[in-house]
Amino acid sequence: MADITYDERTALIVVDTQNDFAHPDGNLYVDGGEGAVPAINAEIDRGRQAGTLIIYTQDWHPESTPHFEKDGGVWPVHCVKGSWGAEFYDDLIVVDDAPVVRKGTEGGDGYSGFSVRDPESGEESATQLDAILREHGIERVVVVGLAQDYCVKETAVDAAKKRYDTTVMSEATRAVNLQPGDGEKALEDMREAGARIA
Ligand code: VGL
Ligand code: ZN
Repeated sequence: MADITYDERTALIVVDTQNDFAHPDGNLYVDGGEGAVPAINAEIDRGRQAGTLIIYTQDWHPESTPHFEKDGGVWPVHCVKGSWGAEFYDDLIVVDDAPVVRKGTEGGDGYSGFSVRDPESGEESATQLDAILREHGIERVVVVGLAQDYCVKETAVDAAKKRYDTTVMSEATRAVNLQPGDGEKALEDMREAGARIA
């Protein structure tokens, strides 16, 4: 898996590696999520040494949002802004001054780090992610984090569609698998969109 060359034209996107997904006590614990963290940290370390831009995303919800089951959506309450569950997982290396892109802030739905969807109008709007990548002249992105079948998948698919050379490190992600096989299907979807699975 050490076949990524990190450099100044590459960005490492660390998706939603937060307590609610990565910690066994988290509200939307992704089975084995904490097991992805050593591999995520290894990429962060390698990227950091090479001067790669490291960007973190955070799922960041209000207390009520149509994203939550209690409000008509599908998910248990998770990553409520300011809560323990929304914090980065303890063992995650968080690089000082690295950009953090928060999504879902205004109750927006959707999974990609690049966009949020207004739950009422369905309208999509961009997050800061693409602007940050452009500002740094990024051509290649490496995607790691949680969850493989939701935010990692959508982020990697969007990155590939936007013509970034996109690689997902499969060791550094884990799937929710609401339905058995969702993780595998996500890998296929990402490949189909043009992303490489390493
Ligand atoms: C995610 C489900 C709900 C994710 C976020 O980060 O993959 N999954 N909200
Ligand atoms: Zn969420």
